[in-house]
Amino acid sequence: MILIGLGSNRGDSAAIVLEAMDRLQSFALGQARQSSLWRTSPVDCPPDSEEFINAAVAFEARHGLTPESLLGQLKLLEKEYGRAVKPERNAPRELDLDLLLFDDEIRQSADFVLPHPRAVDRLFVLAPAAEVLPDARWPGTGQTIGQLLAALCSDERVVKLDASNVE
Ligand code: PH2
Ligand code: MG
Ligand code: MG
Repeated sequence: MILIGLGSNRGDSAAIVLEAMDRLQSFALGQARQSSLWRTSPVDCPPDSEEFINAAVAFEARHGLTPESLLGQLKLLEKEYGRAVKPERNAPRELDLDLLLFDDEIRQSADFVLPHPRAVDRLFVLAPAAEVLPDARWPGTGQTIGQLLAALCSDERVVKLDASNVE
């Protein structure tokens, strides 16, 4: 399974993330699973950053897809939604697409680390990920995403959005 984390805190974030989740279907074999939208407090961001909309999508890779080819396509999608190329660290962005898991593939180069190294410490990643892939074991931890979420101690604020609070 492939797991992708989506985030946006600039522009019409809910609309951007919903549309981007649909766009990811083109990489999937069969139906991709989409999480709810979550409104989350910014983590390690510049002062006065807006809250984020986060989500996650899980799917089986289409034949021939590799971590490298998918990463390249995700970068193109980010650009298409207006994301600037090298602004300050964690600056507001229209769309961030993080490749969190790609089957049991491991990468350890300067610009590509897989599984995503910080994902398991972050509630804004694990909360939506646990909706779409609760029973997948996170490589190197021996624990499922659901277990990692249950064990995580965090002061992040995350709120699952539904028809009553999506605005
Ligand atoms: N992404 C970051 C840094 N901080 N905080 C939240 N709440 N959501 C994010 O998607 C996020 C973040 C780096 O990509
Ligand atoms: Mg990110
Ligand atoms: Mg990213």
